[in-house]
Amino acid sequence: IKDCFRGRLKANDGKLVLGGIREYSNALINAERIVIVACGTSWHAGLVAEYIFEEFCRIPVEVEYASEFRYRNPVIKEGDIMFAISQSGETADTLAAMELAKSKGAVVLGVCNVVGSSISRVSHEGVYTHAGPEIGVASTKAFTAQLTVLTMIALRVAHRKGTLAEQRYREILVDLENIPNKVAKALETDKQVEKIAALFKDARNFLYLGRGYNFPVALEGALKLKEISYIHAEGYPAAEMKHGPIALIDEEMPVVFIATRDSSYDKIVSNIQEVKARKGKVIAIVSEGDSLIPGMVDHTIEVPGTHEALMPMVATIPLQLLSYHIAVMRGTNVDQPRNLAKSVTV
Ligand code: F1P
Repeated sequence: IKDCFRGRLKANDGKLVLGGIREYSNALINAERIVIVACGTSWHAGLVAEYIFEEFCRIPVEVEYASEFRYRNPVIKEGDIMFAISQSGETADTLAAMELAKSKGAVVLGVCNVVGSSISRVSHEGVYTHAGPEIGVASTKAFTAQLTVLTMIALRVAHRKGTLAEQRYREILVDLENIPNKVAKALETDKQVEKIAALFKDARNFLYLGRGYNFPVALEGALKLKEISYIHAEGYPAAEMKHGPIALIDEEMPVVFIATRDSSYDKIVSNIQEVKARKGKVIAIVSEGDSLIPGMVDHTIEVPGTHEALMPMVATIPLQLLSYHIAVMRGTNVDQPRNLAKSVTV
């Protein structure tokens, strides 16, 4: 965790690049508002960060698509902190949003993967995710790494602010240290996920539903399916289902629930019942040992339990695998999906 705040590193050309948050750590701790900008998968990581920063640090957070932020006239001022999240570090919309925020006096902190990238150079300070190169175009391990870094920053800020009780802070740190093992365990669902993929590879639509910390996971699951399998998929907050998407549900509609044990567990169980009552086919991601949901749904995939704020890092894995296997079965190019670029620089 201290690494996040260890200060700047110098790139070979002598320019300052992201090596941590030190000079601006007090500005972050005292911020009245945080604005997060990103695109695609990185935006989903930003949504998880919003929930974590608000819960633990009690700092109001807004998350905005950089591609919207840069073209409107947003209220952003001195004292605001902007986090810009990007795998490639070259996304044009994110860079433009950062420049706009800097011109208004905001402090811009970067979270990005590629050392020496444009976003790292435009940031005042920030943190590298060090996820290693993404082989394919669609972001996968970068997402997990972004979540890790943002969680570490939020925990550190909460600890310094005193908004997170010492014991809870320690407990979450222990859970965080166990995340690599839990991700490895989640990867062991591969064969089971492959079998489920074979059953749904010809579906024309998918719905992904989650609540709380698992809502951004639903968005990310749907995005991965769209990106690499070319199947239309929508991610939605499960509680919003009754405000529209419920009309779509029939026996032809696969619905993926991210329904791990957390504070909204009872509510998501009711949402599953609503979908089953309309004959939707349900695939549920559940916590290990869940004895209720498997009896209600068509397919269950178990992942190890963890603190609910950390669950996105674990629960996303089987969804990435599902998209991967469906894509392979449909014969699409998983690494180079049509129409997608690794860095969206225009
Ligand atoms: C953002 C992004 C990726 C997506 C695809 C296109 O990139 O939308 O999330 O998977 O590669 O670009 P970045 O700013 O995180 O590099």
